[in-house]
Amino acid sequence: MAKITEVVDMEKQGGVAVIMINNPPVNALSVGVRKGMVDGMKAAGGDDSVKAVVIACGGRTFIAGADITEFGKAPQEPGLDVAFDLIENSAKPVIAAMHGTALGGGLETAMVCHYRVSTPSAKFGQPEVNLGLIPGAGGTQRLPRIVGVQKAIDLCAGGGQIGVEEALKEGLIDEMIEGDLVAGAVAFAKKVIAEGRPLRKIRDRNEKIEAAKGKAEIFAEARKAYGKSKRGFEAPQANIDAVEAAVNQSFEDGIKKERELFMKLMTGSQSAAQRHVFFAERECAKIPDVPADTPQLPVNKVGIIGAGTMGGGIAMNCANVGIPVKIMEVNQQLLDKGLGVCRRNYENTASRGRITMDDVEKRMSLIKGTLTLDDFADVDMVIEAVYENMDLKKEIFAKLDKICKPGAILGSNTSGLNINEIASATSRPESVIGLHFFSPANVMRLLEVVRGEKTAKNVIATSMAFGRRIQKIPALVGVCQGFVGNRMLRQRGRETQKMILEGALPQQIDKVIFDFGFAMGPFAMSDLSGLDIGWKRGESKGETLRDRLCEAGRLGQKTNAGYYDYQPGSRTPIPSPLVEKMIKDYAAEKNIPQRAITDDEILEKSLYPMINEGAQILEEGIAIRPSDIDVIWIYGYNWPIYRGGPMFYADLVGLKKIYDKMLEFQAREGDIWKPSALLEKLAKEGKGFKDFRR
Ligand code: 3H9
Repeated sequence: MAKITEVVDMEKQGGVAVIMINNPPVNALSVGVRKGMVDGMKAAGGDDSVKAVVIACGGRTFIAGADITEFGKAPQEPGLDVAFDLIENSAKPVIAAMHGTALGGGLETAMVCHYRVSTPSAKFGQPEVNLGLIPGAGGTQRLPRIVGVQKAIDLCAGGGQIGVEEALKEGLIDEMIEGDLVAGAVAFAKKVIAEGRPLRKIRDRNEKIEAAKGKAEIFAEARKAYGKSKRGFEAPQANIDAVEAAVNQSFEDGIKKERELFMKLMTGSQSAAQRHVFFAERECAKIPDVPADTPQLPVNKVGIIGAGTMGGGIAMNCANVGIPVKIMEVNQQLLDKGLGVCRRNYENTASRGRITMDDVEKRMSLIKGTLTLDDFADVDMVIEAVYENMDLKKEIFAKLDKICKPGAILGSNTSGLNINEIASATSRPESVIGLHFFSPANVMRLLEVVRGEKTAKNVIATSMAFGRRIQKIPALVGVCQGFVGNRMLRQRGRETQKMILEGALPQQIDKVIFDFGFAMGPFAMSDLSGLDIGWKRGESKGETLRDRLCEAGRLGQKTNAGYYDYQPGSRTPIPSPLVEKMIKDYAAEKNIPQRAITDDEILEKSLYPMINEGAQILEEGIAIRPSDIDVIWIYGYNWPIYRGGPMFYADLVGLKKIYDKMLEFQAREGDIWKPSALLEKLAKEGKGFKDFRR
């Protein structure tokens, strides 16, 4: 093999030049790859003994896209367009040989080749939309010309992938290669030469886009559907615009339109946020003092205590990936109820066609009920998911200490209690860890892994890996009340409650938060979860507004009344004149002056105290990085991804602006608004959370 650049080699196999890219981990199209393709194509073009070219990759995948780390930096020559011109206009056939995931710029590279072959397990997609972008190297123009308009819209605006079967059917690949891919691709190339097959250019093919010409309704419908399922995101709409240009404009004009849209998104804040989230998610897996090669414990059997909503959801997570679970309840009735809910959830998923009834049975057969903790003697990990009561949890952990085998991980799904105190009930605090799932546990992606003072490193490494195995995004946090997510949420709750007593209505606040991009505002959220969480009828004395709502039987959606009214069977909140009166009466009784509160103030007062608490959390070392906090809010609380998480958003607003606003509120409303030392320091230094180093 002759080296062309550090990351690209070339060798001749008979009359076929094989350009081999080796740019780990995912063969992204970094400058060295682009240069290698340019020089390789030039060399192959100038060598009379070369009759065809194969482009292939070493390692785990074909090119998985442009190098995202280069985005936002000064462009380096040669551009991808130079390589693409050489490939597409080559006088010798060029064949892409794909394995793994041919994504983004990778699929675009394949589409400028004249032919494409792949392994049986390869996957293909244009996931740029997930980074707030559109394909920027012809993907929106070439893909519809092969797979048709509707599929191209779905792949570009939806960001999904297709497998080989579909790719073969659509003509995206010409042949599937069993066995050695490069050898198969070379053989295919020889066949192309021997048969004198034409140099096919996708750009010249119009048969699959013809029928959609002038049919604005196809695109209007797609815009509507994606406007709903991806509310607030700019990129899906831009992807649809680009595919529409492919249909109605010349190839050259379509490419121009694509470039224009790509550059607009690339320099905008949504893509910056989504690219931040991409890296934040991966960074979150890295723990400075727990290296990636830390030995892990086996997790082949899991025990769950409590078959309520949380316990059942956690059991489903395990069964989904084939881990057998024993789930314990205090009596048969509760156990049957819990198992029944798991089955119903699975059956609902099956009725939507996402799994088969066979899968339902297989998964349910992995979840076994028990009425005694003694059955947990052989499990590798226990996850306790009973209600939040320290005495009860300690009692359970003391029992587990006696029953479970040495080395078993003892996890608690507490949403805020002190893990160190729970661990103190055992003789093995090194095995105790918090595993905080978010409701509904079978849906929400976040897992806060809570490290106690004495938790062993292999227990942390195993718990993080277990989280990934059950398809969660684990984030490691330290012990404090409410950990990271709920501790920050409390700050927002405090201010939104205050604002409704000062003159804002629940519906005004909820609309501001909804328009910001959350799925719902705090009051609609309270109605959904139930106002009576942690409220006791016998002890309630009407001291808070919440007390009064609960005392009036307004417990939320379940009673068709909470902060809002609900029609029976409907989840649509209707502003309630009665609640408005209750709020006004309460405020009058407490002598709280009323004023008009602007939407801007609502947003600032909802988000700034969370950001300040996030800074405090970083200062205390409870979260490792600001980007971990972003991941927690995105995957645990549905913070809109296109706003990058609270800490990223804070940098976008500017810490100085937030700091000044906090001082203004502090002067007016007291020390609850005192900025944290870290926020103050970064703001005064003109820095952002992105500059934070421990
Ligand atoms: C694009 O192509 C634009 C073009 O249309 C036009 C341009 C003009 N760049 O996910 P993993 C890193 S936009 C740089 O853990 P897996 C990643 O950060 C791009 N780095 O592995 C991680 O680093 P570390 C369109 C990248 O096996 C390591 O690789 N393409 C890139 O679970 C391993 O990643 C995409 O959006 C990249 N493009 O999954 C595909 N990709 O180890 C994005 C990954 O330091 N990538 N890294 O933490 C993926 O979806 C997954 O990485 C992939 C592998 C499925 C490929």
